[in-house]
Amino acid sequence: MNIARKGPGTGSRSPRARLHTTAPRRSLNGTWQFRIFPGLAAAPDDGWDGDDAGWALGEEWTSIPVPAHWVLEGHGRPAYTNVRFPFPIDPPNPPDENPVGDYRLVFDAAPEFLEGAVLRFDGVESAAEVRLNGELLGETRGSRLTHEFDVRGKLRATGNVLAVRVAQFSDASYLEDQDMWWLPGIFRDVDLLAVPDGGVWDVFAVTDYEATDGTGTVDLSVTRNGAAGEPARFRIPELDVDLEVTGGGVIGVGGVEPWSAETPRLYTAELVTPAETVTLRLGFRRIEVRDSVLLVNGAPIQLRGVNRHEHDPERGRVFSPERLEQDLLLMKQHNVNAVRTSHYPPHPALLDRADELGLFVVLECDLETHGFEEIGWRGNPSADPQWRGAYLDRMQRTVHRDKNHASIVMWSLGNESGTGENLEAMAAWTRAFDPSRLIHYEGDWSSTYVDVYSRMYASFEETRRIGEEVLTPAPFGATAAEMHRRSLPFMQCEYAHAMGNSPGGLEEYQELFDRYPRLAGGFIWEWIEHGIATTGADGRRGYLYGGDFGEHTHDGNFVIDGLVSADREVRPGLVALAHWYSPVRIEVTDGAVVIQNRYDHVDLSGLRFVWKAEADGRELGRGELKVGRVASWEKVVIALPDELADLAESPEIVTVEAVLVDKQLWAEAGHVVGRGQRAWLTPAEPPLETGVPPRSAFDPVSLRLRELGGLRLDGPVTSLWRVPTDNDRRPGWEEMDKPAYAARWELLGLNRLLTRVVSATEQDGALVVRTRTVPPGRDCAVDAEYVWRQAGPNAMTVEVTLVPDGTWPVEWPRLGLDLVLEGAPTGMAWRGLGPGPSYPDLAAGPFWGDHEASADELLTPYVLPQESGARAGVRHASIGTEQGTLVVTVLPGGASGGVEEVAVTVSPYSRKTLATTAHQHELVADGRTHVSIDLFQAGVGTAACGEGVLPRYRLAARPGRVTLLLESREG
Ligand code: IPT
Repeated sequence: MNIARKGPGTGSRSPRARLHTTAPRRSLNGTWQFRIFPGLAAAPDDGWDGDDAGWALGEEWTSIPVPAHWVLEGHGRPAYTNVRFPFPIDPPNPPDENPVGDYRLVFDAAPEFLEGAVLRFDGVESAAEVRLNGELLGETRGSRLTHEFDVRGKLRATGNVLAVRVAQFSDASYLEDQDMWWLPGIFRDVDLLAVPDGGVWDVFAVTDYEATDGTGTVDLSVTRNGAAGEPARFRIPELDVDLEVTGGGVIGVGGVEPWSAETPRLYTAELVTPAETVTLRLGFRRIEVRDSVLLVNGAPIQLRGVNRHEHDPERGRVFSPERLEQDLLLMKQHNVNAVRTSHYPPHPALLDRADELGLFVVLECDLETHGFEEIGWRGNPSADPQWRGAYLDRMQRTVHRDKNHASIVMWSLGNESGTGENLEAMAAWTRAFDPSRLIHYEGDWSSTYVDVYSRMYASFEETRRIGEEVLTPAPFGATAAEMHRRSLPFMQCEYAHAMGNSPGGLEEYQELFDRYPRLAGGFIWEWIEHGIATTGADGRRGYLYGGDFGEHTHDGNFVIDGLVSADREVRPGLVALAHWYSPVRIEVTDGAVVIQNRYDHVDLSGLRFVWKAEADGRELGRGELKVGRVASWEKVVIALPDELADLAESPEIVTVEAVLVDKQLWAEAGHVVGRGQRAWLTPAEPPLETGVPPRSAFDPVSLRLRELGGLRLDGPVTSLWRVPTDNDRRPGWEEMDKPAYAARWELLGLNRLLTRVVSATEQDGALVVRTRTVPPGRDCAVDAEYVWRQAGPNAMTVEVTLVPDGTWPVEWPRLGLDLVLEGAPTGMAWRGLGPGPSYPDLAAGPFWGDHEASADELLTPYVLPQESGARAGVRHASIGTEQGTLVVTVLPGGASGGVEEVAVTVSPYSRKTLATTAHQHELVADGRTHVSIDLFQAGVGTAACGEGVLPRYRLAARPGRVTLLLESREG
């Protein structure tokens, strides 16, 4: 086995389409014999791969499931790196420490396979040598690509010996440096497929749709097996197409309903031969670029996309139909309309489902040479002619397998592979073979051989400039390459990095995509967190990341950056995304509702618009708005209905929801696709009777409240720090020269603030406590004044004024008050934004109302513990603990200019615990309830990969005032 050469695999048949056919198929998935060696030199040539089905297996043999990654089946360990290769850059040589697995299966073959068959491998990482009955069939390269070996004349009825030697690393590893776990093994299906004479070897059905007259065509190419004999029949029963085809040709099918992500209309077609019948699901659509705008079926489209890797917390990249279904339904339910299959072809089932459900797909080749960036791209295979064959082979396998899917709108050459002529050659081949789709590659910003200008994590400002530059004529003297790029639409193949408490800035990006026709939207990085499941000491389910398996070179938790957890729990970022990606924008104004249709291809007749009026937590009425026909991207203004004006009580909240009229494949009727709201919340009534509270309720030294109506607590105290989020831990791309905020806060001592009591006096019927809060060794301060009044046996009001003093060298994450209650939290009920958390730049999705959450729901279980869970816009909150309930009400700020809403965070863990624990499942609660009441919060940004918090969401030192009514209640 030669795993150090710059070429493609050997011995396989040329790639072809995945066909749904009546020809027999036999899955060879199951339990195989297995043994493993630490390197190729240690793997013996002892006859294991010969012709003898009865060969005596030595004791090193065990068994393994196929498909699986051996490192997740107890043999070795997974390893994670992002950009860096975990081995020396010495192409095409893999390292000597290179686990090699021998797989062996003895199987019988039914008669239908003996005349002609192929053996198909859908995924082996990273290189395999395949032998059948002692005969070498060939080698595979391209871990996520299909390889088919001809076994005609090589099979026998019983006792076939299939022997596959797999090397974890090979020359191919230099081309497969995606940001993900290194997971070796036969991890996708192995099948034996009958290839009957006269049957169908390959079909390419290129569909087209002419929007001006609503007609479609199919350009068909058919390749038959062996001597074709009788011509095949091609039928599309619904369109009355029934004709004889030999090689193929263009077939006009007359009027058709077009396919798009919003209208995933498919027509079933059949290709019938005496030997087998192949079924195709055809969608008629046209993808084109006109004047730097991306069009589908003649209409501009906006890609509301996500990047999807394949991942299962137990099985890695092994396909699971349940996970796929979960993913695609969740995407559709959250208004996602596009998927980039980062950074390799997915299991083919994804494409069938994307066709049916309606998702635009950017299908990416299995290619990434990112590690060469670390050495200035020296020796990058993309620019080395000796690798050309390997590159072309990868692209051809990618395109052929999935070429018949309506959902695929772009072929992507790969990811982060620098520049070079091999990429250009891939593009040239693809363009010649399939001019019906666009070609995408981000890594070469000159964009000379692609059809879309694509970038990742382009800043707001740059995105704006790219949108704007084509609105004016090209500068004098622009080169041909520049002119070409100006003619292209722009997309962000990755943006808004969803790592931890993130992504901030969705609204701002969306606003740009809406404003400039050239901007065709983009794909969030990324869909799934690649956590590997584990069980904590106390039986809690948890997830592991890079470094947790003892890797010498790793990139920590950078592999945990998804909109959904590895178990597909929805993260708050996805809730916000659903709002910004919604196909309908609803704005409730004082007398009207403004509705914008943001579908690219359909009107709003698929939606009902339901209004609801509430006051003081009670529903006052509900009804339906009459919205006439609203064409794509049109806006209408609809007067509020009379019933609403006639309500006995004036509403505090009016909500309008757009819900599905009919059940769809991906959601029930009534599913909410968009929501708009207006709130006119009435301020709480301040208590009438007040007096000086007894000193005994307060700690004698700190003057913090220790007791309220029997409830034991400690606080409030001025607080500025938050547990660093993943974004806080890295500098934003616009300030790479500075340390990350987390480091700056820690250097300053924001996490170690000390508070001194300046004075405590009785004044005007109140206890007035003045404090000064300062980081150790510094002199910048926040001076606080707490004016305490007793407001009943179990109630006090406190008017808090916070004023910064001196020079604060860094912006704050928050300005607020911390208090700790005895007893673990049991949950919270509040009036404000909810039910989920929100931060200033990660909002919307949460809406005004009366909400409730259990203690568990109050924090987001990010794999790396970090700040989470703030409920914003809070007017009133009942914070439950095992000991009793603390009710917090924000009293009107009045002339003093105080805030009228706060953000409340409730946690069973102190910030110190959260900041010093590496995994969610290792957190140990201290039996108390940690509460933060924030006057202001900074945004979260997306600095983990991209721009930091926008200036308007940063929190420079500033004063703040709030008046709170604190009450204790039993239970
Ligand atoms: C970009 C990669 O394309 C993607 O695979 C992932 O690593 C992402 O970053 C970060 O999570 S590359 C980066 C250098 C912008």
